[in-house]
Amino acid sequence: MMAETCHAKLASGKKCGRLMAVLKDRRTLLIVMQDFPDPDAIAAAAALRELARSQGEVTTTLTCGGFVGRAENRALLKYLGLNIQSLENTPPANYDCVALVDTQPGAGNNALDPEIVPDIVVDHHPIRAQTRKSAFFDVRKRYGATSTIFHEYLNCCDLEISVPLATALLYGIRSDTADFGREAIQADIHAFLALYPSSNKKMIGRIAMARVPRAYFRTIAAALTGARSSDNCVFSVLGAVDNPDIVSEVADLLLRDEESNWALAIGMHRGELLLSLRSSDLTMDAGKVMHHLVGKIGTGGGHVSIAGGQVPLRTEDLDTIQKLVDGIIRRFLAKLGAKKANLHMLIEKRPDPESMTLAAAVSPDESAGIA
Ligand SMILES: [Mn+2]
Repeated sequence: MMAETCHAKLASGKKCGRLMAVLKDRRTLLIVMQDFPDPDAIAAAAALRELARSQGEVTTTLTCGGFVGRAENRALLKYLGLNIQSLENTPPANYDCVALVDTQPGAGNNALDPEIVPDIVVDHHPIRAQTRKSAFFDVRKRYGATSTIFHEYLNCCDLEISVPLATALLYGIRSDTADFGREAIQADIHAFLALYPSSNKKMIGRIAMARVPRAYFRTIAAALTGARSSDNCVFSVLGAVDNPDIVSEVADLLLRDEESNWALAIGMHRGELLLSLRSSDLTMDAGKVMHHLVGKIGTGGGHVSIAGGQVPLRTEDLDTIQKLVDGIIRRFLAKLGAKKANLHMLIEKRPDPESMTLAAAVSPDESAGIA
């Protein structure tokens, strides 16, 4: 384990030197994140901004094709005092340096024109051929978070990490690895432990428990009542969503079903189907399953236990969209050996909401466990 840490430090040292060379003497830096940035992307962007600042007078703009929807992520942005611009209003041609963090050119989850070769790409998803064209790229598939890579850079440059930045990087690692419950390597744990003393614990609690609008509960309730299951699979089709982050949130929640190893959530947003896949079955790679689900009709990928995808909709006809969704569900069940004949609702529908008294809501075998 020590050897792994030392090796990572050496690798990061070399990489960091080259990154600094690319950042040197730039005046304007555009950092592009996924369309709906998660904490790992936000922390990585904040760290890259610090690294760029250490190289001279540079104005940094953080941008994405969508917006930050999830309450936790908005709370993190507020705490960091970061402003995220829309990519539409920040044409890359206006900047002398363009960077992609936590995503790659043509990955499908960012709005950077695939024809544009960014100067910098730092990510932890499987490398894409296009990425190799960039002047600087550092893609480490085994890492649980891009935040870990940036923590190593900051260390190599001997830059002091502010409390908000330490908090953001720590939160980025926590959320991408689901508190080390999914893929994480020693480097992630090492970064987490190093960041912990200088992070703001109270703020982490506040960010994680950020307050949500009422619509959030409506969506979660609908997602759960509509969820279906067969054998080791559970899935829910959310329909149109205002906030795309809810799709991955529902997938995370469904994976907690003790009878399922695979959870899929599908939502519709701005002319796209958004897919989120979670797995606790390490024998099959979720990224590869996602590839299979979207096939040639969309893009997608990810890691062993977490993957995302998007399918552009060329129609607004609901019947056609329904057929597309049915096809995805069919492929999902077939790929994982779940039988269509075994499909059932995740939650039995209660016939009468008036019967939701304590006695009626708790079935006899459940009540045994209530103290
Ligand atoms: Mn990430």
